[in-house]
Amino acid sequence: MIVAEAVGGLLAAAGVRAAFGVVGSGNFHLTNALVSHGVRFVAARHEGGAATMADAYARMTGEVAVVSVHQGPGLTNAITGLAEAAKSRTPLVVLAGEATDARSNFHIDQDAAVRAVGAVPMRVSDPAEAARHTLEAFRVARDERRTVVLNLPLDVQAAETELGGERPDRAAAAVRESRPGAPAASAEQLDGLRRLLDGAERPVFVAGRGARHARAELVELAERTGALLATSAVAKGLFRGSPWDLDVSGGFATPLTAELVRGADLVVGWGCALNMWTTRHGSLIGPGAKVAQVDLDLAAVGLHVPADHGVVGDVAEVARALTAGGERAGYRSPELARRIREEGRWRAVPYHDESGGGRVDPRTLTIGLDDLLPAERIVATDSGNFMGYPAMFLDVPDERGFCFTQAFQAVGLGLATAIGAAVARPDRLPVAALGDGGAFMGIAELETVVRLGLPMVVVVYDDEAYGAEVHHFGPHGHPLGTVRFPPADLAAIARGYGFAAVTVTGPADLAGVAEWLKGPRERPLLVHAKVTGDRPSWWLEEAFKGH
Ligand SMILES: Cc1ncc(C[n+]2csc(CCOP(=O)(O)OP(=O)(O)O)c2C)c(N)n1
Ligand SMILES: [Mg+2]
Repeated sequence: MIVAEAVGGLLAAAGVRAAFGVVGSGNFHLTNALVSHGVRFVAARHEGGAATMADAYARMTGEVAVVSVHQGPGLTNAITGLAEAAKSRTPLVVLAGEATDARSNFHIDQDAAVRAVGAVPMRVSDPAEAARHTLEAFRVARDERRTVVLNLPLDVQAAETELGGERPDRAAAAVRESRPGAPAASAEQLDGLRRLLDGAERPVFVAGRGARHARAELVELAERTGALLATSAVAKGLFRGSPWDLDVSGGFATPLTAELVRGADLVVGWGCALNMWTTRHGSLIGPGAKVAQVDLDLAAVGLHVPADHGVVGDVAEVARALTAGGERAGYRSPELARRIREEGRWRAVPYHDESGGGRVDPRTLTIGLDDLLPAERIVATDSGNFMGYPAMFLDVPDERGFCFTQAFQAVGLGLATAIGAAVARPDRLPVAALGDGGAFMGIAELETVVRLGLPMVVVVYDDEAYGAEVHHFGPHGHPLGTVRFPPADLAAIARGYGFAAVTVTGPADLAGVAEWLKGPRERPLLVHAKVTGDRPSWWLEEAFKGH
């Protein structure tokens, strides 16, 4: 057996179930080895798509996902998606062929390239050590939540090894079974948080990515302490069904949620960075409010907003440790429950529908889709001016219903995100919400959607422009010819890929979506929505503050 085959087998034995990639000579045997050991391989049409599909899959399943790329350009094509994954601490193992001879066309300094975007370079440098190197890469990805690029020099991959036997399989199984627990929080840190909670009149919990496994514990602690429940965007949906659910805190927050978070006298971030988005550059933290954070990583405490207290530990365990104690009404009252029920969702906020002249108001479009699409859905959004509409108006069933790959704020990841999420959750209707710019940037993966037979709804908010730039620079009188585009028939383009398609120029055209939903959904649907483009999103202004 050659090393390439052994590496694939080891990763399968360690528990990998899905891999995404583009196959070239440098990762051919590696990828086939994964497949022959039962790993599902999804062939993307661009490595950027493959990286983002794997990222989304890992986020929606909690598993380590694998990316498989050719040496050199295969890896550089994946880099934007890897930057997103690394910033989001998504556990990925990227198998990258490597041309170590500097005279090769495919040679680059792969370590430097991936280190530059926050991924961790590792290497199978010796056939005799292939099992140890491979399993270490898997362990670092999983246990340290890192995006690991496992470089596989071509000569090492081709070398014969004895690794096919029982011993390496046992080693892989041992890694699979050995998940180290989180560090236990200190009694002193727990007491500090207990005192803050027991002294708070209006506590609000904001749960982030690190709290997505801890709904029950947080709901129970919030019950005892009278806290209201919000999330960051990446954990949207976590508290669905609770009468105290404020949905997302930050740029996408409803006016009521912004008011209530700002009115809190204690904000506790649970596995949540409390970054500029979640706190609107700190402005959602009221004057005099105390801030506490619970995080696996001490460095996260106080990083974005000053924190009065930090607890290092697992969110579920910390919440459980604090659940016993006196009951407090805290922020909760029947009056507030009524307001949350009546004003707690964006669709309850009145607006003037600006549809007309062959274009649909994106708010009306999204509310219409929210009414039509089944509740069991998984929503992914791209970046751009349009982005808030799906994030704000499309409801999701739980924290595995929204996949938000926006840590790098790269345009063009939305479609691949939806594909990875769809592979992770075949029980849910996948919905990709894209701008026209992001749709064209990631368009190659429309073919992947069709080939995989995914029953996906792709919604393109087409304003024939890079709306983000139009709205940012337009008011200052700058020329906009570089960021505006002529009309393009995205419905026809999608049909060419094998999609069903409807063009929406007003609310009545949504009948076409209803029709598709009633049918067998054999082909995916692209909704080409010609949206009104005169309205800048104020969440975009928030974004530009962060540049
Ligand atoms: C990869 C990448 N290139 C460029 C940008 C800068 N940028 C931010 S938003 C945007 C426009 C996106 O256009 P579209 O997808 O049509 O969304 P819209 O803003 O029009 O709603 C661009 C080019 C970026 N964030 N990422
Ligand atoms: Mg646009």
